[in-house]
Amino acid sequence: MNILNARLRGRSGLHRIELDGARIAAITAQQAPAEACDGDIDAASNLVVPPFIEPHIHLDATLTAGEPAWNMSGTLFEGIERWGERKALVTHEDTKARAKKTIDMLVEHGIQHVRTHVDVTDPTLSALKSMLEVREETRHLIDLQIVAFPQEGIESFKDGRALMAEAIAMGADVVGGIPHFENTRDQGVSSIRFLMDLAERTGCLVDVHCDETDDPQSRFLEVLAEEARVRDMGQRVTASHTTAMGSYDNAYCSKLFRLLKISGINFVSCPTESIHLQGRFDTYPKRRGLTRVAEIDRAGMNVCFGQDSIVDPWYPLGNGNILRILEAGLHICHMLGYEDLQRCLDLITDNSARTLNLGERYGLEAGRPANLLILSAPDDYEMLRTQGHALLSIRNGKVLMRRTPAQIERY
Ligand code: 17E
Ligand code: FE2
Repeated sequence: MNILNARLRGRSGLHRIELDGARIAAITAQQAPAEACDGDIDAASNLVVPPFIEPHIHLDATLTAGEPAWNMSGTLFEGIERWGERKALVTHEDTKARAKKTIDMLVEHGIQHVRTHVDVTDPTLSALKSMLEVREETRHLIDLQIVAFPQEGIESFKDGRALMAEAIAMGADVVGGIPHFENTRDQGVSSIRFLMDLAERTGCLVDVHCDETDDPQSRFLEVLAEEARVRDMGQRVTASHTTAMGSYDNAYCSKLFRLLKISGINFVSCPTESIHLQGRFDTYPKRRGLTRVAEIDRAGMNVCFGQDSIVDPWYPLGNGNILRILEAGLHICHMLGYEDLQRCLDLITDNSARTLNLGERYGLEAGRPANLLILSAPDDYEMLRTQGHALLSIRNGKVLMRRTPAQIERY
């Protein structure tokens, strides 16, 4: 199969992408627009990109908002409380059905790589068992990374350390954490040492919910970055949320950035989630409650955007469309400048691939998997401005999803 008349990011002109089964065979520049023959797909001068990535979501909690009660305050902490009530009701099939329904939504928006946090503060590890099955049963749709996520703490939850170790032994891919939720500062610090030891010992990646609060005293990011630096694990480590960084004073943050840079860790921001959950203890002026996305990017560090929630105790909206998150995030983070607009899709493609350590499993290059999207616009800026969509999603050389744009009739 060939894809003709494709525009590619960072290259001028039109291109032909030759697929050989599940691999990309070759990418060649076209001298002129080409006619599609039998079996070819015409990209019609639209952008072709590797699949969108969802680097941070909680698939075990999606589609549970209001069950049994709604989050009335809109705070992270009430969300955790409401989830605790819903968690008591989960069954194996309930978790699997909701996760699969959500994965379908992600697939419909061109996502083929997903990192999900799964709550392991449950003595039965029920959600984890469900998600390990979902990971296998949805391989034809997505590549799924499972984070062992201690929602109620590692040190503050009964047998928290043992549950984390067991989750990794059962097959979770990534070690998680939540230091700002631990009962004391000391526990937050020791939880990070524990989870970094666990990851180093097992060869797992790390993704920590870190400083998801407006409290400027929440400073676990420096601990995580230093642990990553001394162990030389930075590329394998991600700090999610880091919203307290939006409240740090500049003097501290400028010192912090030096450490973050040499540590080489990755960052995920979930802008719709954070604009909703943070700032809740302010009147006016009211903080945005996001990490310093533009500044992290400008400093040459790796940052990407995630959805975090779809209709759960923390956030009542969401439909799987990561482009909606990109648009919101660029607004909230003051990233609608010319340079940002030219390369904004980095935040949901290449940067996310680096966070997930996808390496040569991702990207439009000969020899790599034949996973790609045809978009509805010719470049990043137009995709954003027109609120474009992924029109076609190809995985392992086969069409996975085709979207027909809305037809408008004018009289
Ligand atoms: N759990 C948490 O600690 N933070 C979040 N943003 C979500 C779940 C969605
Ligand atoms: Fe999260």
